[in-house]
Amino acid sequence: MKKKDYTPMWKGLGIDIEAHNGLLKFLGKAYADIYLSQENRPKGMEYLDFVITEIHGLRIEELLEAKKGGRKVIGTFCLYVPEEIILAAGGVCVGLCAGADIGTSQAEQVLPRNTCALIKSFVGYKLARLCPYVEACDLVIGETTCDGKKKAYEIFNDLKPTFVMELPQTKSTAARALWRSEIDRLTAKIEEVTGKEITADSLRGAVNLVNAKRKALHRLSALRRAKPSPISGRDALLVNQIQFYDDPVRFTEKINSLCDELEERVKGAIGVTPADAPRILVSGCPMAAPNWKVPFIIEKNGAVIVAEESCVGERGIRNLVDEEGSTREEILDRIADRYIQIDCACFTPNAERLDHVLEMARDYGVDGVVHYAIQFCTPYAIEAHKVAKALEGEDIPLLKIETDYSVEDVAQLETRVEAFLEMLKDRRKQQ
Ligand code: BJ8
Repeated sequence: MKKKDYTPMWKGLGIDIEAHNGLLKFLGKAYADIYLSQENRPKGMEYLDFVITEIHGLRIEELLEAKKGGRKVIGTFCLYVPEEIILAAGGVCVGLCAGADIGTSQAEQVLPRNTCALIKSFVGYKLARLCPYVEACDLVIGETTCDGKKKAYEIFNDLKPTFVMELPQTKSTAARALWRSEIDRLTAKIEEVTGKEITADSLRGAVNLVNAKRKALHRLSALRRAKPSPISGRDALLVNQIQFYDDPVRFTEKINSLCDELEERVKGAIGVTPADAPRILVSGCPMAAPNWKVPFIIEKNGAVIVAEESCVGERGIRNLVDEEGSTREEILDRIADRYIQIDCACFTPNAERLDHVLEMARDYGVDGVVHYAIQFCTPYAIEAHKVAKALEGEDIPLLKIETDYSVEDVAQLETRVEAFLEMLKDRRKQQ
């Protein structure tokens, strides 16, 4: 079937067509090398392949249709922004965190070079006019997490209207009260932008919908505990990345069907690697699409990633919103409670994250942990020390990686990963 030409739509959004064509070509090649080259993939991944091929096409068309129908498109960069509040006002929520070395030279004209790649990427995408999602947004929501992000939002606001939520950095009673008031401020802003009142009923519907999405992702995580794992870490990461873009109802349905298939695989002990492949937990910074570099290196060398302690992974889906609230205030209370439990390294102290890393290492039966920090990400790079100490206490091997989105260090990373995996295999033999 001939692929639809979306050029007029992209032009309408102000996209730089020539540079964008180059980007799509590059992504298509990377996807083929990293994803389509895998053997014995679950059939259900075909849907995800389709989403990726249409990520700047059909999904953008859907967003523009929604806008024509009077809905607003709201972009977010962080897990702390409650999707439920956007959905309750009939909005469409899209994740804008970016994972490619794109527009870096433009970004470095307004940001210091030693800014983390994730921040440079989202600013770069906007300055280079390469992201139809940002262009389709009516409003972007930022948050005061790390210093880099909160200062970058001041610049981003000049390019796109950006509303910044104040996120406390501790979990004290006073911090919880501040956070609860920020939830109210966001609710009022979303009502203003969408022109829709957020009611107890609309909130309840949104809570159920997002909880259903998270439950489907919980199913996927649980299936990865099997030995051998029925799905590769790359594919599971892709599922977690696409949850931020896709229509939540359709996505939930597709992921549940994928899980049905994976259940059969688990029953038949069908895996994507031999049963004795080293099992890896990746912990640290989020890997926004199309940041697939480190997982590819790990799995290409014979290991399988069985879990991610990451925002694009278990940190992002761990908790559900309590569905018991009946009034609007009660439901907003429960939303505030759910979101402030997230254990981002921007919080201090952040002991919960250490507990979660250890719990996941045990639950998923991992042989080792790869700690992934994006270069210049101070919160995660510093917290890596505590993670290392906690793992050492349990005799779980750790490899610390700090990298950006470029391909310059691939050979060096491969050497380190290979040596780490060899060490894990030797340990197994000795056990
Ligand atoms: S909840 S991890 S999505 S803030 S990598 S920009 S922290 S310097 S992405 Fe994050 Fe929300 Fe936390 Fe998750 Fe800063 Fe670090 Fe860059 Fe980061």
